[in-house]
Amino acid sequence: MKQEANVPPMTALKDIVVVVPARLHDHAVKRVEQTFRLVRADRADPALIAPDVLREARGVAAMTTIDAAFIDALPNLEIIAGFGVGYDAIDARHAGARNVMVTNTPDVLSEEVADTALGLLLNTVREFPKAEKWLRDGNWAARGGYRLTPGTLRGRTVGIFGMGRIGLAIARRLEAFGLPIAYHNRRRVEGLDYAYYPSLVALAEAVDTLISVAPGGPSTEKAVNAEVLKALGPDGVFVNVGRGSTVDEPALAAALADRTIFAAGLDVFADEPRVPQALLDADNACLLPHVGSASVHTRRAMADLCIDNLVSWFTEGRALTPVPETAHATPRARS
Ligand code: NAP
Ligand code: 8YV
Repeated sequence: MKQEANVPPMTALKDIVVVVPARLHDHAVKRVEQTFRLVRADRADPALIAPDVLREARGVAAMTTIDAAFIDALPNLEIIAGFGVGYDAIDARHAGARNVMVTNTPDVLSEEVADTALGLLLNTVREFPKAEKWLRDGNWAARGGYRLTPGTLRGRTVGIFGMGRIGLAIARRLEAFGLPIAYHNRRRVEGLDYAYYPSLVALAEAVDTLISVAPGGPSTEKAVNAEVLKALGPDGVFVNVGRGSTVDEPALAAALADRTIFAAGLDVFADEPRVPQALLDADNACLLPHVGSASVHTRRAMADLCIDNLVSWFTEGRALTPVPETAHATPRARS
């Protein structure tokens, strides 16, 4: 195969410095080590990296915050391969302005996260974690069966905030559950028959169950606020598998405490791994430690896609899954 002028042959990949700051999936780290010149760092902080590495680094693979200062500290950086579909922790706009490619890991996790959303919804409404605790504590034999749950999925209408790849996978599952579906995005999805609401409050008013799978970032910051929760109403169930930053957490804790809404199921939080005490105290909240994609199967697929992006960039001069903000980025010409 003909090699592009500015793309090195496979054998030269071992000369390319790829920095892996903070924790990353073992399989991803191993692949970087086998393919490139791996440099690890405790954090994405230029002060922790030797000057020659800062100068030479052409790639970064990360599931941690990558800010503008870090990008600027790597003058030869070409690509940041993010681990995860959400890339709100990477300053992609700044990367794009510097002709640095940013990639994420879409699709390979959509079905897993949709499974998690449905599991969390059922656990929230039907109280299965509490029912299991009842059994394990010996209450079934000693005191009888677990209580009939006040909550049920029967008769509910579900609104999806963020009808993208994962939102659609959730909707397919909800259809099988026999539940009507509506959604809110900034734009209507062409060819999709579900009811579309141009505002989140209007969606919350129209449904009694709101599942958020919207990305983080300035445009969704605290979008799920007191007004939205009031609109969801006293039978309302809120499930979040998107990003914690999309929720006004004190408003949510208050809405759970005074029964403005019925219950919430949360896989994501604004300041992970710290979970606000007011949410921990809420007996009508079901809380998970960000496990949406966390199976061995799916995390390995994410690791492979993360590193396949680096390999494709440095061998073929193109990324497999670029984020929109950096779709225009091109490999550097090398003498
Ligand atoms: P996606 O295909 O890009 O879908 C995102 C959807 O959100 C799009 O339909 C988009 O439509 C909508 N959206 C974006 N900004 C919006 C705004 N300001 N207001 C209203 N709607 C907005 O992404 P995906 O693959 O489904 O992933 C979605 C998110 O799930 C990720 O970004 C990540 O944060 C989260 N996630 C969580 C886990 C977990 O473990 N819990 C795992 C994977 C992903 P418009 O552009 O038309 O607005
Ligand atoms: C991961 C996620 O847990 O893909 C995402 O956006 O939130 C999850 O799949 C995360 O990216 C890495 O821990």
